[in-house]
Order: sequence, then structure tokens, then C-alpha cells
Amino acid sequence: MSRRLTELPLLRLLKPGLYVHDDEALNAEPTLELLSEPITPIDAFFIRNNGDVPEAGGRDWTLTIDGEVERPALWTLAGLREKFETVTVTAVLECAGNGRSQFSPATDGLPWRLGAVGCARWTGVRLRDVLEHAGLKESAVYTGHYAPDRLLADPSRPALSRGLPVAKALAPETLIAFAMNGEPLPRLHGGPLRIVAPGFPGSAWQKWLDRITLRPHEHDGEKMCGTNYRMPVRPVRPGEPLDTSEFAVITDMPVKSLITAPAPGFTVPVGGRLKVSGFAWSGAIPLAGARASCDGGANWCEVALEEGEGPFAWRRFSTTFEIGQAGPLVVLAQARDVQGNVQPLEVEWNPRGYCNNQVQRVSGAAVAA
Ligand SMILES: Nc1nc2c(c(=O)[nH]1)N[C@H]1C(S)=C(S)[C@@H](COP(=O)(O)O)O[C@H]1N2
Ligand SMILES: [Mo]
Repeated sequence: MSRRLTELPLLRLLKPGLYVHDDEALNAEPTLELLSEPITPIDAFFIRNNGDVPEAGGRDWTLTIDGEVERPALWTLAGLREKFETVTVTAVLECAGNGRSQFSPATDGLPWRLGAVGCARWTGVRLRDVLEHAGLKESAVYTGHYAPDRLLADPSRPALSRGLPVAKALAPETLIAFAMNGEPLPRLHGGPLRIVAPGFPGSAWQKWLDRITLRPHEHDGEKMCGTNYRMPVRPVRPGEPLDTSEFAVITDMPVKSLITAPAPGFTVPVGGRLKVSGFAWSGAIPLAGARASCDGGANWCEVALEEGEGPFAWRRFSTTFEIGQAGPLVVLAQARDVQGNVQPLEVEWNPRGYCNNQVQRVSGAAVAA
């Protein structure tokens, strides 16, 4: 039996509402109705794996810190918790490939719909505190993260080994997390230890973390190079030959919003009200606001964003439209950040289908009452 099959019953049990992608590795996402809460419940949170799901080492788990440091260290889970302050950060975790299925022509990679995103409370110790304890050498410019999961096609190779620029590794929001929404970090989400890098793509949130090596150059582990989790620095047309030296690692995620209600195919009686709700978020640049439309973008109205739980959480919006006449309705939401970046109506294509933040369209109809 493949490793994926052994995990599938567990996923079905723990997360019955998720759509499981047809892939060797275990990858699953919720329908958008399941994302209606400001804090995404664990049973609705998407799962992304590049390889197998390793056994959880539990108590025996250790974390090695080595490379460009003055004092290499080996931590147990209990040791980390005892030595360093515990902090909680509420943050959106989004796969860089979320929404990939909307790119045309289709690109390589998992055809995520729009559900590879969620917002949770992550608890752990600051990566900064652990790195300062080890003492970074001046030569340290990047972290390299390691985990025991392996590629299903080639178990001699790690599934994923990503890293962070030192500035993000030392940022106060970046954690080595051991809890999610107040529960011990579930094994499917990387328990017992994972990186939490708020605002960065999910790929930077290494699960089952057992080693951090400080690197004297950008990390070159599995899925760091080539076009993996990288965007072209200038637009690339489909079919154009690729020069991978013109690709850069994805860091801060772009401004985005998600409509969680109504669902596609909705109907509303003429003379009634259509309630539209969802969330807006942005990687590093604060949100400035959002607007919504129910007529495909012909008319817009500004929507209020509720306070989120801190700068890395998503912010809810909710508005109603009075429906005056029968006919098709297309609901849109468009968020923008304080630097003037606005969600595009149509996102620019890129070879691996990353960072799709284009305005979502939810179609329905107003029907005679
Ligand atoms: N060890 C390991 N960590 C990993 C991955 C992986 O395949 N292996 N996938 C990454 C990617 S691409 C994403 S989007 C997030 C998904 O986190 P989740 O499964 O907890 O939702 O984990 C990241 N961390
Ligand atoms: Mo991802």
C-alpha cells in the first residue's frame, strides 16, 4: 500500500469536508463555505504535502541548529518550551499555488481551486530567540529547513527543504510552532514542530522541522531552485523558453480576498437582499480596504473590514445588496493595500501558476419572487 493510502483514512476521519486531490501525495482543500470563520477550524484547514507524511516522533523529537552559527545546538521539544518565551501569532497560511486551476494555459502543479488558504492561531517560540541563542555568524544570510518527509517517487530525496532570508528568520512574527488553534500541532500540519512565516507562502512554513542550518548564501535545498516556488522577474509568455536565472523566490504574498458566501449557483428573490461575506489579507503591506460588486464590476461599493487578530490575520467583510430585478448576478470583491497594489481582474500568467490573487467571480441569479 502506498504511503498516501495509509494517511487517507486518517484525513477522511479528521477532515471529512475536504476535497482530496488526485495526486500521489496527500493534498486536500475545503469548499469555501467551510472557511466562513475568522479562525479556520483545524478540520477545515487545507493540507499540502510534497511527499509522504512522516511518523510523528512525539517526545523524542529533536531540533538541530547548525551551519553558520557560533554554538550549534540540539533541542528537545521540552527544552525549547522551557528555555524560550511562548508566543501566539494569528496568521494566514496560503499555498503559493492556491487558485492555480484558474490559469490558462494550465501549468504544472496541483490544480488547487481557491481553498488552499486558512487563518489560524499559531503558538510556539520565536525563531529569532533560538537563532540568537546559537549566535549567528556574520556569514549567515539564509536559513535552510529540513524535515524527514521524502518524495514518493524517490524516497532517497527529501520532499521539501526550504528556507528564509535571515531578516525574515529574525522577524518577531516568525515562529517555531508547536500548537495550532490551542491544540498540539496535528501531525498532518507538521507536528510536533513547524516553521510559521506569516505573510510568506506556505512553502516557507516547513512542517516536521528537525534541523535548521544557517547558510552563507540563499538556501538551495529541495524545491528551492529552478522554477520551484519562484516567479519570473519579468513577464513570461506561455511557451517562451525559460531562463531560470530570471526567477526569484516568492517572499511576501500579494494582497487578496476570498468570498465565502454566497456559493456559486446561488439564487436570490427579486426584492430581497443578497448577503456577501468573506475575508481580505495581505502578506507584508497592510491592507487599505476592499470593495464589492454584484453586477460583475459595473458598480462597486466600499466594504468595511473588521479588525483582524493582528497584522497577519485575515479581516472579515460583510455587506448586503438590494436586488431590484431578475437576471444573472456576478459577485466580486477586490482588496487593496496601502502601497496602492490592487487585486487584478485578471492575473498575469506565470509558468508554475503561483500567486493567483485575481478577483474571484461568484455567479448566481436574481429570480422572480
Ligand atoms: N516538510 C514539509 N513541509 C511543508 C511541505 C512539505 O511538503 N513538506 N509543504 C509546504 C507547503 S507547499 C505548504 S502550502 C504548507 C501547507 O501546510 P499545511 O499542510 O499545514 O496546510 O506546508 C509547507 N511545509
Ligand atoms: Mo504550497
